[in-house]
Amino acid sequence: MLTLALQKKGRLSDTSLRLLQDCGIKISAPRNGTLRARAVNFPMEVLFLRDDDIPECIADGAADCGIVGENVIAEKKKRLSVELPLGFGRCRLSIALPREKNYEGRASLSGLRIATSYPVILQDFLERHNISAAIHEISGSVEISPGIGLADAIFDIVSTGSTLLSNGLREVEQVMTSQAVLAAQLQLSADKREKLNQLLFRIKAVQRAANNKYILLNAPNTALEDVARLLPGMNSPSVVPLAREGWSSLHSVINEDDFWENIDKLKKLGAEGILIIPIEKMIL
Ligand code: PRT
Ligand code: ZN
Repeated sequence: MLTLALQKKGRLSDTSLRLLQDCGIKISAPRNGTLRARAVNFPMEVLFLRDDDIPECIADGAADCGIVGENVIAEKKKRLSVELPLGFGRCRLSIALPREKNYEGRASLSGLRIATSYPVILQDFLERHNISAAIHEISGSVEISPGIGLADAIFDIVSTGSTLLSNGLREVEQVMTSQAVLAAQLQLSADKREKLNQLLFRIKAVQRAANNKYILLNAPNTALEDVARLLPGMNSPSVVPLAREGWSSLHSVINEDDFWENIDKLKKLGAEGILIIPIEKMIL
């Protein structure tokens, strides 16, 4: 049985549970006081924790793996194996100053008091760049500290930037980027490693499906070769002749990243009746 640690309540909770659900694994959302839940359809138990406790819990063996932000892993300085980036919970950790304060590069940080909930990552950054500044550790509402005279600058998570903006702050140094990852203990037993690999296999199929769409289109036979070159699909596209003389229907897979660009090219090649259909799972 695999033990997976998830954030109990917070920004990563719902997306983590939804990801597992998309993998065909059902877990009842934690009710007040619930710490553990048994998964349905997969040999797995879930531990619901504060995100800050997840790295240690994995490192000391209370959980085998977990979903947590890279920022938390870096801050807790635990040696874990990062198995797979999950593409959600994206943010950056940045230093910000009051808008009106002058900034001429990292030297301007010397002598400042910087408030943060991430002292380890900040300390590391300051040491790497030979900056001597005072770290003021606080646990929440870091963004208000310059306004109330508690600090000269902050080091905090930024996502849209609107929190900085509404507190009169300006991002001056991006120290790291982060996203949620599936992290595991460095030494797993063969049995647990096999279960974890099964879980990773399912997550990758879901991720691939989310990044691709099924595409059906009609094209004149004369354009088929060029159309097929744009849509290599998982292997090569399926081509079915149409009742309409000289035309075929082509079925393939198209990547989300270059979707619109390729649709334009397909239309220029004479493709018609283009249908795009979401894919639920994609196994290579
Ligand atoms: O209770 P627990 O300790 O489990 O939760 P928490 O309050 O420590 O963490 P939570 O749920 O807020 O965030 C969990 C993880 O989500 C973080 O560790 C990051 O990896 C990731 N994440 C992604 C974020 C954000 N985006 C984010 N915007 N975490 C926090 N924020 C906060 C940030 O602290 C700041 O106050 O949102 C504000 C900035 O947002 P913008 O959009 O205004 O820039
Ligand atoms: Zn936390």
